[in-house]
Amino acid sequence: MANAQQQAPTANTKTVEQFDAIVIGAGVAGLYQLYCLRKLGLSVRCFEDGSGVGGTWYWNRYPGCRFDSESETYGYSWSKELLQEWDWKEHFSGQPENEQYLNYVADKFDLRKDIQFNSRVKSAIFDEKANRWEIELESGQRVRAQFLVAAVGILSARYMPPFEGIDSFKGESYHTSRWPKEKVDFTGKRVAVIGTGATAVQLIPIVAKEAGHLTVFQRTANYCAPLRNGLVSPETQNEWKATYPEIHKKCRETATGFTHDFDPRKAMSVSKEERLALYEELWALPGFKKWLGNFRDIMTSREANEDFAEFVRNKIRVRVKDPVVAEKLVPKDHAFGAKRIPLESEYYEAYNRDNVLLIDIKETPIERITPKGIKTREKEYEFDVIIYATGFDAFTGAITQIDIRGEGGQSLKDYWAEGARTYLQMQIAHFPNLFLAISTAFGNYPVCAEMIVEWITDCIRYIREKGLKSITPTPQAEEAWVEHAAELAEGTLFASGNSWFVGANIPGKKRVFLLYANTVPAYRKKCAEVAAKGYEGCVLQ
Ligand code: NA7
Repeated sequence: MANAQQQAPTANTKTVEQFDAIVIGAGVAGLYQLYCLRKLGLSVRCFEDGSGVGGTWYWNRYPGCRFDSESETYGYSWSKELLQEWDWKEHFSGQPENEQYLNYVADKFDLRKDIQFNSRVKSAIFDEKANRWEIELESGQRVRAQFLVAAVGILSARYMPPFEGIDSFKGESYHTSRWPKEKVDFTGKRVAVIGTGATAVQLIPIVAKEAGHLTVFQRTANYCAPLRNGLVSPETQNEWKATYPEIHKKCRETATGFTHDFDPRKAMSVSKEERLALYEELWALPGFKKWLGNFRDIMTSREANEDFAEFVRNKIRVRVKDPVVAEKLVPKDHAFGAKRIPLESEYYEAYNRDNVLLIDIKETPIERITPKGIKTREKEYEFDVIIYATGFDAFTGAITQIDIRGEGGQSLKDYWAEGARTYLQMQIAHFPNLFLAISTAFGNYPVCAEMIVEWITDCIRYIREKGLKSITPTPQAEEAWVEHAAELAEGTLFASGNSWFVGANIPGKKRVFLLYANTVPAYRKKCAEVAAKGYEGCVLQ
């Protein structure tokens, strides 16, 4: 078996290894992309920064890390054998099992032989004369390929706020998305968590139980909803295995790629009692149903949204014993769902513990990190451990960390200076044969990622079968898509909060809605139509 890790870095173009396609990233999308392109008969090399497969599930090892999709909808749908072989332990599976699953997939389909680990891509330059991408790794190794697929993940470039004095801290510090493989022991320690997004909400209840004392620094309170996780019984497991085709069909038909779908009624079209009855019913159910199975206008009507938001606020109030702390945890500055809804297990109860303190940093901002801990405007807090649960530079972050240059040496970072621009969320004008296998669809990630990877695979097949060299969207088609996507987002409340959805969590990042605010079936249809019309909106040569 060729082991690329053992190959010496190549020094000049004469010895540069040639492939049909390069895939960057061996996460959920990258692994499937590698599988599909290899199945087409292409020579493919996948470069992965980590030492193993998994992407999100490789890097995010913090305690409590899990997905918020129902497990039976998260596994790949494209292998009947795999579906029958894999048993999910929990209804919402945790990081260790998710990493094991993706390792199982890599082994089962012999994907590792084409993956080069510990390989961070530094640049990708398009050679117009040869119609090939030249990729250079941090190590200096270079390879060339006709097609370049960036499967680098939507939430993979970590965001570390530039706090003054950050390096002066003498204790242990961790970013949740770069968690060590060894267990971090919090026993008896004074721990700080900065951030209260979906990550922190998973982490806090676990650290609270272990640590001597935990201080949470919150900037924005979130609408957290109960996850209601549980173990999967053998009967349920068998039922899933018997009905996977139906489960996947449902996921392809619903608006967001889950098995649940919006209630067809508008919130204000029914009585207050009926609304409350639905809210209580949804609240008692697991997963995202409270959000994505709610009245259909929950994310388009301010009135409908506020009605449910107030229901959630009251749910928070009754769980937190100290009314002053409760009010700090109650979100009042954004619509429900305008920031990603964290799903929680005993999150609010953590604040009822004697060893947990909540600091509202809108009241008393963090001034700096000190050798001993964190100094707010009010006082200095001393810690043994600081955990940064401060999120990601979403979508554009991981792509623009690579120096990507298209036609005429155009830099993608410069091209996106005023915000991300794509065609179909997957291609970019002036960057031929570059595909983004990063789902920005608003929905269940693997369901949407499979759809995107399959579209990219079909497109590459088409180009090869037609004997073409390249495909590039026209600037006009791209502009029309950007306008269409912005218009869709404007019609919803998704884009109204200061979240990573719009890049508002990164100081200086241009505010652009990074997701595609259409239903997943409508998105699939649009992409299929483009393909059916011979890749309308693209220059093929
Ligand atoms: P998020 O959702 O972006 O949350 C990051 C948290 O960190 C959030 O509470 C932020 O407050 C906080 N933050 C960010 N910068 C700062 C600074 N400078 N000071 C204080 N607090 C700060 O990231 P997560 O990792 O929790 O979740 C990301 C996604 O992963 C999630 O949506 C899931 O899809 C999986 P803010 O709210 O911006 O005021």
